[in-house]
Amino acid sequence: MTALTLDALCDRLLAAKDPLILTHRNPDGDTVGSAAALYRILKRLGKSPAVLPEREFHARYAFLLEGIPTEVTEGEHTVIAVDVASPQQLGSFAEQFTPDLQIDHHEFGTPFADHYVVPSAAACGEVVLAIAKRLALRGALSIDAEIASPIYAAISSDTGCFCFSNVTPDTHLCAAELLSLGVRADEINHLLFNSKSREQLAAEAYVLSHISTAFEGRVGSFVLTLAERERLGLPEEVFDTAIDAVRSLAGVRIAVTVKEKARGQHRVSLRSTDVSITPIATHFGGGGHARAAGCTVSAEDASCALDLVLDALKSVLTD
Ligand SMILES: [Mn+2]
Repeated sequence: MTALTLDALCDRLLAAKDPLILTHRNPDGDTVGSAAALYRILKRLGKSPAVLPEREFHARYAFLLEGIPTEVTEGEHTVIAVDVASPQQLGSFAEQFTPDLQIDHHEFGTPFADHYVVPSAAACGEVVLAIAKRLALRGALSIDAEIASPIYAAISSDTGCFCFSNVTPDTHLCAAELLSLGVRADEINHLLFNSKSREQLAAEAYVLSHISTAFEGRVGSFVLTLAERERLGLPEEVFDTAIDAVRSLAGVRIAVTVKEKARGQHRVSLRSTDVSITPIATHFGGGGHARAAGCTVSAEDASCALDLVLDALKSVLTD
């Protein structure tokens, strides 16, 4: 497993055979947008790529994969993982594939293939833009709105529409460049953030009325058991935005959501406005970024899982 330079990665992409592009589990807009953009890039290079979204793929991101093959194709595959930091994040793909290349932006992770990782990038989309630009510089392709649009979606998605603390001057420069290529930012952002199903709105209404706080309101939390979700009759994916609802409560510096996945297993998402919550996620075997991280916690029930997380949070809540 080697750390690749941008040119070495481009060489590998130019030599790739029937590329299969893998997303991380519970795919978000960054992994799907980056995968879609890489598909378009590889297609321009004369390849026959396919994107394999992990099985927990959500309908919200389906527009990014319109017209893109999502089945394993025949042939000798070069397997490329995008926005995946560690083998665990490959989810159901981990046993099925051995990735050849890993393109990512996570600061903390376990490399599992020859990799090109840019931790300063707010989104994997920024990394894919750098790849596209280098290939363009080398005369291998020209970047147009078809390539630029999923890259923009990836960046906008991972930055909460350019609202999160991971946004840098470079992020805006990337966005400006993409817009100048004809990206319809208004349409993409509407689909990503402002167009919601009735089920989505019902879930958000439920979350808003079930936020708890701890540590004098500095930590906000939301807990969802499987039984409660069944009672509500709502699919899992519509609770993806729960963490955003929790962090919208004034005074909350750390937002936590705990969702029961299976008996004794709870998926925990963490967001922070200032302190790094990476140590908490890694403590429970997870990962992510300083201000957005996640892990799976084993505990008897969801409220016990929350208690374990709150206990661990004591160490990062300094004042
Ligand atoms: Mn990402």
